[in-house]
Amino acid sequence: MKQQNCILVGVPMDSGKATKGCLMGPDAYRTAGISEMIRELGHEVQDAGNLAPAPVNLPAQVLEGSHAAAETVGWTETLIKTASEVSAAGFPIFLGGDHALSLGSVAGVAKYAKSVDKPLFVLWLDAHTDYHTPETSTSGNLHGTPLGYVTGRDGFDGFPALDATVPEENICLIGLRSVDSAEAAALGKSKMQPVDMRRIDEVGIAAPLKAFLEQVKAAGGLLHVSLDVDFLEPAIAPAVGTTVPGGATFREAHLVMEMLHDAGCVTSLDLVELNPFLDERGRTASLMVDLTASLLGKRVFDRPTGRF
Ligand code: EXY
Ligand code: MN
Ligand code: MN
Ligand code: MN
Repeated sequence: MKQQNCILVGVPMDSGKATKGCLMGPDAYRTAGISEMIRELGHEVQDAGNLAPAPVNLPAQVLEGSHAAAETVGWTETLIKTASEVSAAGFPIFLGGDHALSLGSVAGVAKYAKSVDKPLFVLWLDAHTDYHTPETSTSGNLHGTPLGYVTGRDGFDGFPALDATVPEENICLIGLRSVDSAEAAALGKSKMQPVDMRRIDEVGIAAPLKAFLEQVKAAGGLLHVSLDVDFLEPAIAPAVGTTVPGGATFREAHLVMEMLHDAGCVTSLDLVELNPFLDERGRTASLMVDLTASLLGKRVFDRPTGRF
C-alpha cells in the first residue's frame, strides 16, 4: 500500500442498540495508540476528533419500535456528509461506536465513489449479516440494519434518501455464524456474497477473500472494509456486546488484513462494536489496532517475493 493520509473519525455512537458502552470506543483506540501505530508505519495521520449526531425530529410513528431511531437518523446524516468529504481528502478510519454508524459511513463513501465514477465494494467482517430493515428486525436494534439500508432495501422511511446504493453483488460478508430467519430469507434472494464459518472451515479464509479481491481489482473499484469486533473469536476479543462463539482466529484475522494490504485496493475502514466496558486491560482495543496495522502494511519481515 502506498503511503496513506489516514484520517481518524471518532464516532461515539451507541444508539444502534440498547446496551451502552460503544461510545467509549474512539478514545479506547486512541489510548491503544492507533495514531502512533499509523505514524510508525510511515503513513500520515490526522485525528478529526469525535462527531456528534445532527439534531433530528422524527414524527413519532416513523421507525416506531426501533431503538433510538431519531438519534440514529441524526448520526447517519452527519456521517454521510463526513464520509463523502473525508474520502476525498484521504483514507477514512471510522472509530466506532456501534455498527449502526455504517449506515452513514458506507452511504457517504458510496456517495463519494459515485462522484469519482468508481464502483464501490464492501467487505463485511462480522458474525452477523446486519441486513435487516427496521420492519424485519425483531430486536429493533438498528445496528442490525446497515447493509439493508445501503443496498436500498425498503423500510427506512425517515432516514436520508441515498445518493448512491451499493450493488449487492459488490458486497462480500465473511465470518457469518448468526443470521436471523428474516435475514436468511432475504439473503436467499440477494446477490450479496455470504461466506459463513462453515465455508471457512472447509476451504479456509483466504480462498473466498482472494476471489472477492480479484473482483474488486478487475472492476477498478474502491473497497470499504467494515470490521465488527464480533467477527473475531470471543476468546481473543471479548469486548463486544454481541459475542458469538466460533469466530475468526487471531491468525485468520491478520491474514485477512495482510491480504487486504497486499491487494492495495482498500480505501476506507470502519472499526465497530468495541465496548471497552467489557474489555480486560484494553486487550480487545489493542487487537483491533494491531489488525489495522496489518491492513496498513505491518509485517514480521519483508518476505522476498517468489522465494518461500
Ligand atoms: N441480528 C440481530 C439483531 O438484528 O438484533 C443481531 C444483530 C447484531 C448486530 C451486530 C453489529 O453486528
Ligand atoms: Mn455488525
Ligand atoms: Mn456483528
Ligand atoms: Mn416504504
